[in-house]
Amino acid sequence: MTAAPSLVDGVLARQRRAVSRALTVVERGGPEAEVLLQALLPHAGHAHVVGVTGAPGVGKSTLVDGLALAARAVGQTAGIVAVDPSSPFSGGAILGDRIRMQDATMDPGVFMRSLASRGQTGGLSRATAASLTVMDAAGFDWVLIETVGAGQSEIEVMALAESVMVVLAPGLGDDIQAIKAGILEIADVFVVNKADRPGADASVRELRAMLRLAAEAPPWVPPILTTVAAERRGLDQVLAELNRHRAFLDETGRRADRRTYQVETLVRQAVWDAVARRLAAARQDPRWAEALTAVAAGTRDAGGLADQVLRGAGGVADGIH
Ligand SMILES: Nc1nc2c(ncn2[C@@H]2O[C@H](COP(=O)(O)OP(=O)(O)OP(=O)(O)O)[C@@H](O)[C@H]2O)c(=O)[nH]1
Ligand SMILES: [Mg+2]
Repeated sequence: MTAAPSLVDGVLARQRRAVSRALTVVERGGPEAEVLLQALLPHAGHAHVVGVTGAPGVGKSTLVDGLALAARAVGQTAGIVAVDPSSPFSGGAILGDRIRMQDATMDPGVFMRSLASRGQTGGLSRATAASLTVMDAAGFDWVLIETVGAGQSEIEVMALAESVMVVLAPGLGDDIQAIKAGILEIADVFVVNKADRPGADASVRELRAMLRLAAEAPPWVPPILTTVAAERRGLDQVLAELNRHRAFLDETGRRADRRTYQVETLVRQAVWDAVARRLAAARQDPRWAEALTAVAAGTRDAGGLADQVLRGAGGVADGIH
């Protein structure tokens, strides 16, 4: 099977409908997704993939929108993947509204996609890796991934990004303590948003103290920036620090490592998908129950049956190999 050439060409030409359709295909997974990704992968690897995470309501969506617009202002393009937004696109205070308002005449340099975590059983990071591959192949200069919270799946999703930005806001109680250690460890850039609110300086001081306590002089010291995303203040500095981080990744060879990890995520999931398909096919075999009975009775070896399922061909009847 080969991917529909028109779909691949459409993505490469960054046609909105093709990108949208390709995202639907790869999110669904399965053989069609695999061939499409295979066709797109050689064209990916140029985008700067940025993960944006932080507690609910700190202003991640507003910030991501603002960064996309700041990128547009310097002639760059941005694709946005919002992973399981608690409030679907409500957040996008700037861009979200704009997109809703000007659907038809939308800026082709920005593309936004929401990725629900439900239905992505064990595959949220695959779906994210696949989505960012499509956007990367489509030639967006930036791919911004927004996730809420600090659970294991968010940490996995963030591992797909080249630069991880952790967003905080003053006045959210023990915000800093509330950030799980795992997220702090993967942060490349800290942003204290809502700097128009009291307490922003204290948050910066607290963060700085915490970073000082952490590891001995790491090769990259995460900068702490302040923004007022709602007024689009401080966003150029954020882009500048992200660019500086990318240069650091390039210089130290770490960018290649991150890309290998992205690709590994896709391959790993393709393996699980293939296994799941073969198991499903075996269970459809009329002799499946019989085969299980034989295993239970000890006349057949469970591992042998499993091997037969994995090989995929020949059904599950004993003696067929
Ligand atoms: N005062 C102030 N409010 C802001 C700022 N940035 C965002 N907000 C507001 O904070 C609220 C939450 O913003 P969002 O961008 O939706 O935050 P979020 O982190 O994406 O929220 P979730 O996706 O629901 O976790 C909105 O009402 C924004 O308008 C800011 O810099 N200052
Ligand atoms: Mg949001």
